[in-house]
Amino acid sequence: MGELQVERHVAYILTAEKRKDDFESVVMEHLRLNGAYWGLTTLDILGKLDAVDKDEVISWVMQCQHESGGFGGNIGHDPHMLYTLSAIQVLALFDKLHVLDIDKVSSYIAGLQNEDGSFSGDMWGEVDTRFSYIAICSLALLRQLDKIDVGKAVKYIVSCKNVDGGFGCTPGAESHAGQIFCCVGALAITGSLHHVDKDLLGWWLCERQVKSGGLNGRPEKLPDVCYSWWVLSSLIMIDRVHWINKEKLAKFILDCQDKEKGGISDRPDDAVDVFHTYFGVAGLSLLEYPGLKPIDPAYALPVSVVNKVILGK
Ligand code: GRG
Ligand code: ZN
Repeated sequence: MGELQVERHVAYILTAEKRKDDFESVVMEHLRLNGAYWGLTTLDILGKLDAVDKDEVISWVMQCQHESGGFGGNIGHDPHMLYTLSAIQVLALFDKLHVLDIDKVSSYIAGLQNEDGSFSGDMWGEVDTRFSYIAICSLALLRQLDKIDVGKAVKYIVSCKNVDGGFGCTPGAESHAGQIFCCVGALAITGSLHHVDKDLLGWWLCERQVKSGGLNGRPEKLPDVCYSWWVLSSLIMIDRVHWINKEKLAKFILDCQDKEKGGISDRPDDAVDVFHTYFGVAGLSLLEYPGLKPIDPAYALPVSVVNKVILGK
């Protein structure tokens, strides 16, 4: 299977950050702030965050902020909850949260909570448990959870729980590993994991491992490196990670590396991208692969960053 190609992945991310005119960058232009979070977090887990120009990144992040307090995916773009979380996460990585007007940003997020406790992603109103996670994670990092009705937020998430123990994007929607990460993560951050049937959900999650060792996101689907994050982080949060074969999963991730140019793809021999490079490296970090910084399964940031921001250590 070979080892993790640390230097090549670092070089791949650094060039992907700079390339502004190739195909991937053009396609990704509207979600650059989100891409920056994935790339920079990966560099930090690999111990190479100091390879980027911190002041340049922070100045660009702050230019993505809208007068409402929310952030857009790039300069001049409309604000959305997702990019607001990415901005907070990037600033947290650099220990620069103090440059934010905390009250303004947290009011933007709190203003997107609906009467039933759910959250909309932006002013256009789409509701999804992804946005519940994003709001709760963002406000916890800003230490502003008291700006929302946490009880109602938890109640809404619990209303999205299914008979298989999993969670969907809205009440009654099918369980999906990505939504499970969001719901379990939000419940973990708010100290509400007692609402999860850990054995039932753990069973559903460990059944996501297929013959090759990779994980899929739903029954009968193909394995994909991104589920090494969505599924594995959820299993860790509910203390059931020993229910999968960790060695086989590590081998699947390592088999998805581009060993020459760097980067990790969704499946062996597919094209690499920054997102799956993050999911692969973060997955290996959750598997305690040697030499990687540990990542927090709920906040999706290095444990050292979470300790500093949340615990002040
Ligand atoms: C900070 C980690 C972090 C997340 C921010 C955006 C977000 C919050 C969470 C997204 C959660 C989610 C729904 C992930 C799933 C993404 C995905 C691979 C969707 C594709 O689903 P399918 O079932 O695809 O159509 P496959 O290929 O698995 O069949
Ligand atoms: Zn994927």
